[in-house]
Amino acid sequence: MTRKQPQTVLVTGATAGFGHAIALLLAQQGYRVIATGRRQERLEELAAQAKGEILPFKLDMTDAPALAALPQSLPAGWQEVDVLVNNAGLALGLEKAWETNLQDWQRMIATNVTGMVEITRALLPGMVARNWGHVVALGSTAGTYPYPGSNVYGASKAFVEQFMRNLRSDLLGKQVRATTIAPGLCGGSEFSQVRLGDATKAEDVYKGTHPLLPEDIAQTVAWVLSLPAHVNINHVEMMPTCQASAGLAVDRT
Ligand code: NDP
Ligand code: 8X3
Repeated sequence: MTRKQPQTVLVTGATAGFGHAIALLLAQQGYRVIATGRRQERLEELAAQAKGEILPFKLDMTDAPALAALPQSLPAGWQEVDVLVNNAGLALGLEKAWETNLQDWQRMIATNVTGMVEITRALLPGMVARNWGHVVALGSTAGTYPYPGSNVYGASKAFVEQFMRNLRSDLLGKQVRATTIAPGLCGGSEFSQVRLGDATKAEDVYKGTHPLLPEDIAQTVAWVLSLPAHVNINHVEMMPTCQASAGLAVDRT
């Protein structure tokens, strides 16, 4: 099976953080990139800054009709999406489950789970029909290791993980790959600012650490895409060297 060149990649959440870095790197490597997110001006800036071809395409991951309209709603020449990078997502709050805001839970599920599933369902048939494609999703170490306040965020990432493993099962025998990348502590994005709603608290998350950076995630995405077509990386878990899993918690009161 030979690779179609250049490949068209749709990256969700390309206005900041990982998605921004992924779009820039893949465009530089010669992919044609459809960069999506809600902040149109950021998408335009990204396209202007890119050393390669980036199409800004405004898309809200909670807008079910807009997701269902893909890929036909893309401009002519961009509708055959070879690679979908399911990156858009968010965590909201760190409160205990009984104190959390139910709307925050609903928003995380709508974006990280429902939106991710809907866009995959919209773009997968084309990949299968062409017998060529790759779906890459951003999971998280939070999908494997529980921690206080992770409640629905971690659960949404566990969903991503198992959904992707199940996709691979469905795709057996097709030349369509499925990969989850599950990072741990990563700075240089808007993640903690969005989660905590406070710039100082967000900075404190990374104080004294040397976290992963969005460029590290982008390189990992580029790597899984670059491997020979018969190689499917199922799952990549990555942490900075300043992070490891902690022991189980014990209450000694
Ligand atoms: P950022 O907050 O920097 O970026 C999140 C992106 O998601 C933005 O581009 C934002 O775009 C987009 N997004 C959020 N909600 C929506 C929506 N409703 N519709 C469309 N786009 C949306 O976060 P990161 O780059 O750090 O995170 C990217 C992914 O990686 C997420 O899925 C996150 O859970 C995961 N992750 C992050 C880690 C970290 O420590 N940073 C570690 C492990 C995983 P816009 O607001 O313009 O719509
Ligand atoms: C982001 C990593 O540890 O903040 O998914 O949940 S963590």
